[in-house]
Amino acid sequence: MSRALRIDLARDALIAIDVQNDFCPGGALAVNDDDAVVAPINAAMRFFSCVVLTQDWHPPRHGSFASTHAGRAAYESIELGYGPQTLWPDHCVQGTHGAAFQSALDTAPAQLVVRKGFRRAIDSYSAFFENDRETPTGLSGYLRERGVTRVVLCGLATDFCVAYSAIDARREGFEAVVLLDACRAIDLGGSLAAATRRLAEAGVDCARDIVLQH
Ligand code: VGL
Ligand code: ZN
Repeated sequence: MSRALRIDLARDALIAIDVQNDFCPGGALAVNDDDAVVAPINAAMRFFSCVVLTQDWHPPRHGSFASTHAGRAAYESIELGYGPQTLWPDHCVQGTHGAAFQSALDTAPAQLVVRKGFRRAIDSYSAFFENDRETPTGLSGYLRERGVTRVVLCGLATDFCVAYSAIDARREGFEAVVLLDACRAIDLGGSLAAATRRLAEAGVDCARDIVLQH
C-alpha cells in the first residue's frame, strides 16, 4: 500500500543527495541502476518550494581516496584523525565530468547547491556535518532561515550520504523522511542493514512508496 506524504510548502524542503555521474552507471563508484533515481527525484522536486542539491566535491588526492594512501586498496577501512574511514576509488574530483550532476537531473528547481568533502583531510558523507562530526557545511542555518522544519531526502547513496544526512538532520532538530524509491545503496559489508537500523533509532521516517501530495 502506498502512503501519502502531504507536503507543506511553508516548512518542507527536498534535499537530493549526490546525483552525480561518478555514482551512476559508467562512473567511478557506480552501483546498481543508480540513474533510476533521476526520474523520481525530478518528479518530487515539483512538490517543494525549497529544493537543495548536494554535490560530493573532492580535491585531487583527497584523504578518502585509496590512491592517496600507499599500499591501500579501495573499500578497505583506515583510521584517520577523526576515526574510521572507508577508502574509495577516486571519485567526484572538483570540476571533472564525474563530479557533474547526472545530465538528466533537472537542476533548475534547486535554489541551493551544497558542496561537501572539499577539505583534503576530512571526508563528508552528510550534507550537514563532515565526517569529523563537528565541521558544519552551513546547511542547517540556510534551512532555518528559510523556515524549514522538515526535510525529505533522496539520492545516492542510501547507506552513506543519504543516511548520514538524515541522521544529522534529526540531530539538528529537523523532522526527516527518506524517500527510498528515489534512493539507491552501495551496500558494502552490510552497510545498508546497519544504516536502516541507525535511521530508525534516530527517528527518521523511511518509506518505499510514498506518494507526494499538496
Ligand atoms: C558517497 C562514498 C563516498 C555518497 C560519497 O554520496 O554516498 N559515498 N563519497
Ligand atoms: Zn566522496
